[in-house]
Amino acid sequence: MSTGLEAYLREQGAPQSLSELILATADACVEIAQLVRFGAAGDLASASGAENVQGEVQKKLDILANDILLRDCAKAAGLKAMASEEMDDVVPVRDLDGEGWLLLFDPLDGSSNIDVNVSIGTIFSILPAPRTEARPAIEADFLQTGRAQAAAGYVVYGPQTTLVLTVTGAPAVFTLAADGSWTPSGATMSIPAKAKEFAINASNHRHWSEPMRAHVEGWLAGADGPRGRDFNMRWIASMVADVHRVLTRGGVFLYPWDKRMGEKAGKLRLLYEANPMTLLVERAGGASFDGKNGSILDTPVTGLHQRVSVMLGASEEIAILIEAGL
Ligand code: P6P
Repeated sequence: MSTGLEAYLREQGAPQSLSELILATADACVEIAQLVRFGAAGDLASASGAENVQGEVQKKLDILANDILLRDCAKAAGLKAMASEEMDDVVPVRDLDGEGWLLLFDPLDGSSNIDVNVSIGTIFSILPAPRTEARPAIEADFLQTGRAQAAAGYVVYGPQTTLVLTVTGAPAVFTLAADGSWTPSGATMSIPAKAKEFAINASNHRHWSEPMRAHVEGWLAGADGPRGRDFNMRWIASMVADVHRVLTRGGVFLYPWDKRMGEKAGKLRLLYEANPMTLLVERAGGASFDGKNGSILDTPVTGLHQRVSVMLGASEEIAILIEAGL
């Protein structure tokens, strides 16, 4: 049941098949929200004993959330295929030759926070399926830049369960009501150009590039340092929660490349973490930087589980980071 969300999608002029997929994804997240809220009582917060393609230990909730999205979203008639952080390969759903969609998701981002009761979330991205003869989707169909996204969003499972979504315009915000419907929150997401708050895992300081170390030290020096003003710091270690804060009250979120990563461009995944979050941030007036090319939405895509250096949020701060040649 998604009442306010349906009205939003109509206002956005979304194609019926795209609206149906978004509604299916949002409704799957209602079920995941229940599991997150009450699952720990049933031991779902514990490790499953398995590892995903990233080599990360999968919690039982990771696997259950993934299965719920696979089951519920497959019902959307326009869905051609899905891809998930939790699965090595793409999952063909139906062989469409006309309009169709590809859904990518991180079913439960930040799941290492489940057992310490910290907000986690589901991130999703929707790409147009290439128009081809009716055939099963392949990985190459998914290798599109972030600019190609037809829609992107996340659900943060926190004190409130909140859906943040963009189809064409600025992010729209919905709160899960007791009756299971997504109710427009009325909030407007607009990121101020100047950052007062930064989010980064400061324990990685010694691994960063020299320019990144210098930039963060400028924040820490505050009014006594080169920036001439104080900054605040937050690090929840749950991307959905940290980026939701940036969208809600401004600032920047960084997970930059560091020496431990070697040839890998970063820690976070491009297609189903960085691209959807960046589309939301840039449509809220923010900016992004992938440490090399400019906007993360223009980062060339070479693989389904490709990683990327992530800097996103307040446009003036991102411009300084780009200028610093990070
Ligand atoms: P660290 C969660 O595992 C995640 O993928 C993001 O949600 C989060 O921003 C980051 O990793 C946290 O990483 O190194 O601080 O534990």
